Amino acid sequence: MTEDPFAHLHDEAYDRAYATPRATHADAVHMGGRETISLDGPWRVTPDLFDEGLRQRWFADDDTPPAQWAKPRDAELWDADTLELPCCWTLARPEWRYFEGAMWFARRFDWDGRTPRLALRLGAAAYEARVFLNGAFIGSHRGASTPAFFDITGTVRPGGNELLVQVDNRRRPDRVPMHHFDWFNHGGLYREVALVPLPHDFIRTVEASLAEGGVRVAVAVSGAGSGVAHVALPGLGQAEITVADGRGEALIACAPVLWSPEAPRLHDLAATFRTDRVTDRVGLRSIAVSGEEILLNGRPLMLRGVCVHEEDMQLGKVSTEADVRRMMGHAKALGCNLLRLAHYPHHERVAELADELGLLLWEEIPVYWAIAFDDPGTYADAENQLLELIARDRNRASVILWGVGNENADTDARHAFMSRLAQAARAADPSRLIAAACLINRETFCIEDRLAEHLDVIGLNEYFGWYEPNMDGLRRLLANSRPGKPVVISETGADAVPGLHGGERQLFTEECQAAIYREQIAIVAETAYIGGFIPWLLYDYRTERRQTRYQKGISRKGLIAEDKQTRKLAFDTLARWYFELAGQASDRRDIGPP
Ligand code: GCB
Repeated sequence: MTEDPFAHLHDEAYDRAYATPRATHADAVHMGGRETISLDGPWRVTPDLFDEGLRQRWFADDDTPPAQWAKPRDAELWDADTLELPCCWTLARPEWRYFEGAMWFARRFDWDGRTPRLALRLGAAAYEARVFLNGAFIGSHRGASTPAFFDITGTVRPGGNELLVQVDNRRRPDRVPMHHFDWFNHGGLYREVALVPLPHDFIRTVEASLAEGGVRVAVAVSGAGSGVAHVALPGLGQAEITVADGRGEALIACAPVLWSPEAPRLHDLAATFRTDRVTDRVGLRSIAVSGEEILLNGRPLMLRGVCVHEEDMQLGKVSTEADVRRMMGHAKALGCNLLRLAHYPHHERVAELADELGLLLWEEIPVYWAIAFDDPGTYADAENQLLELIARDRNRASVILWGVGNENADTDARHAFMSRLAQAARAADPSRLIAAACLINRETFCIEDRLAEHLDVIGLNEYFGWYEPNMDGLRRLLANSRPGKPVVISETGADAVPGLHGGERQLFTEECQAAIYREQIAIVAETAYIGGFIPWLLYDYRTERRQTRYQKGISRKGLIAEDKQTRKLAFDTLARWYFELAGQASDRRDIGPP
């Protein structure tokens, strides 16, 4: 029997073979102090709207020159045009701006066999990635904003290797987020790609957190390894940790200088296990809730925040150190002590710099609007994104809140999904607070959400003055509600076109935006149970849902324009209040170190 050369045209189960193994949080490797081999720079790229690459198995093609082909082909992955990674293809070429499909990235690398194991780390692939090495399928990964680790030890060969990554950014109802969201759907390998040489036995995670009597240190190693790990915090002490079944922990008795936004003190950490050695820089602090107050290092804390998207007119979702530093400079100029990194995990450098520069963070996963709450696959994806984020950032003192959802309608399926997610966050990391942007009961006009019992902090997204023009609504809502937990205004705001001036009730003017901020502040400042104000948002940003003459694809709710320079009037309105609050630091709003 001869093989049917057209069979692939009729095979709609073509992608089944490329789902598993799937990289998850369990594959994460602690990165601090490790040598890595960068695979950034030029990669060959081929767009593939119809998934021909999987249907026709492009990844199995060799690189015979076209003049010697025995059969025609539909792609030349190894001779395609190049893009410099990290990159969003959506900004690389005008004709790819709205491309939603698969893109094949191809790159060769040499391996000198210097270590017994080798992992591949994709900093972020939006949304699903499938990795092929030397013609063999290695594994897939889901989630646009968390790192993926693949063990390629068994497939990599000494000398030259051919690596292909197929990245699929289609919006789909079962993804997290699903197909409807209020930001731009970039596609790309938009964070660093690297090889991570590893010894045979290696440290997967090392944690340090403030505990009764000192610092709790914990390690997890590859496999079910056992033996002794050593963790040192120079100046504070060290511990020998007995590792059994891959894990172990110990207490280093000490009284560390605590981390706070005003005095962001970091301590060096080094951990060893057999021949493996990793490092980190960790801040030590406590975060807790007491009644309706949030306590940092035991003292009441008012969150003076602002939301921010990971988006740039030139770079899209690619983060540079300069861009992150500028963003933090603006947050400090506004008088902020917190950033809400909306609505998905941002680059890990953001939390590292927040640790260094003294900013608190609310980090979250994109359980946004109408997720497929009754789909177990969607839950697994959401939980994995959450656990990958926790694995990546759990040593960052700046991160005080894990956000598990944003504005999700109150159904039983949503309740089951999100309470399970909140419990998963708490089980993985009992040292931080759990939050979500919750609901308003429109009948009783109260802040009321069944999910709140699983949260430490209730987020309230409200747009009184804007989508709900009557500001009295906010007064009524806050007066009616008895939350019994801290509530933070996790979003509020209004659009303003930079440079458009007019009356305070003329929508889209800077005056209107500033007036709405003024009224919001006056009301919120009088409400004792409000533990924070985190308006929407620092910069104008790209989103296709907004198409009036004022927007043309850009949300204008920024306090600063999309050029990341031009401040609107409301910037000063908010800054005045935040600096006043910080000035009251000696009484109930104290946020200083103990
Ligand atoms: C919201 C969403 C945020 C939107 C914002 C807006 O409530 O959480 O992602 O972009 O409103 O601009 O309406």
